[in-house]
Amino acid sequence: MPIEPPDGKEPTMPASEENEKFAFGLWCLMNRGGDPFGEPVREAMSQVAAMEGLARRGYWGYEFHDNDLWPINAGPREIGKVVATLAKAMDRTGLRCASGTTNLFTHPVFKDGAFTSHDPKVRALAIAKAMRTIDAAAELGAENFIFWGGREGAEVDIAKSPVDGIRRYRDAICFLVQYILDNKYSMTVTVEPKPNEPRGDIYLPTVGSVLAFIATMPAKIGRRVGVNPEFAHVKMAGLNVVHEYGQALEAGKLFELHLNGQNPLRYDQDLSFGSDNPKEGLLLVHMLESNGFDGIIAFDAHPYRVEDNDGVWDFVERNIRNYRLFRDKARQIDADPRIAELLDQIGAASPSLVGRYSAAEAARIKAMKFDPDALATRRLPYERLDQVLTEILLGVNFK
Ligand code: GCO
Ligand code: MN
Repeated sequence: MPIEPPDGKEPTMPASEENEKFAFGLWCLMNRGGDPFGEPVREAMSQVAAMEGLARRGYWGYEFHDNDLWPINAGPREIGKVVATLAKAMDRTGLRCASGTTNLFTHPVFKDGAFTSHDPKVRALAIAKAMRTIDAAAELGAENFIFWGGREGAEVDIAKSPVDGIRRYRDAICFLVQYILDNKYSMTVTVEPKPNEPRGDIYLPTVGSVLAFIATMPAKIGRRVGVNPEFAHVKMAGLNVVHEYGQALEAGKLFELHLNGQNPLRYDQDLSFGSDNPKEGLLLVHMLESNGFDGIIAFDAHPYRVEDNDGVWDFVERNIRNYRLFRDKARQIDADPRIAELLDQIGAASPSLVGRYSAAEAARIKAMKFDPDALATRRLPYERLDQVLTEILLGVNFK
């Protein structure tokens, strides 16, 4: 049931916009609330019910793991049947396939890694499994394919050198991207960083590591590969979400992103987007919107374990709702004359004094006269700026 505003009149939900591409992982809705300490608490939900519910709530797309849809030992006929069922549901609902991904972490065969396992047979199996999922994703029109290496890592580093691990990881991704190119599939590929869980330490823990990893691929392949940052994963590492997503965006590698919520330095909580630290959520949305991000915005969160199957829909609604609310607030920030004046005072958009490098330009800069003491006296009213932002967020009219 939609959350009604208190007086039942004023719409509190900012409207949808034409180019927005909100998606949800089917696994997020279908998960029944089991955790390492407790059994499932909710009834099973079918993929089609999840898709219909998402479409009704204004979502543009869905994401899937192969094994959210078919078991690990499914043959081509079984996979074909599921793909046909999904395609029908997509036709009926208008929901699109945002991205697909291969589950390379649940089955015991992947207990010591998939692409980075010591066992060449396990590595080959992982590649074969990924190719089958890529084919299905292409048939469903997926715009992106995600690689999240949950088991690609180690607890005992003497057992496996990260030098071998990373090399095998790159060999696998390059092989699979080449497969995508050869088959003329149009999907992009993203690697999703995470510092730990389920492995003690996972390879490629941050946005920076994925960007550096991509830079070591042959150019033709690397061009197809981007990064898929996740809010919770950044917070688990105790890092700054705005900086992490920002670096990916600046590098032209933010092809899609996962949003959720997380208290720092804890186990992977996968809370709803906006449920933890609204200021951080707002600043992230402000950064994405003001840089014209128009890729897939997918939520990879889980309902609180106390919720029943109706509560799953409250959960689904609040994620898209919070993004739109933050987008609205982000625009209020940009339209606010106090913010504009303070940013001006700070000199946030001052043009550079240093031109393109040449020997002459280097000499000119070297010869410039500076007065560091005078430059250091510039007033930077960050306290006031941050307070105005806080009060816009809280909906207070600051005088
Ligand atoms: C996690 C990850 C996964 C991935 C998913 C799609 O559980 O920490 O976020 O949910 O995003 O496997 O690649
Ligand atoms: Mn994710």
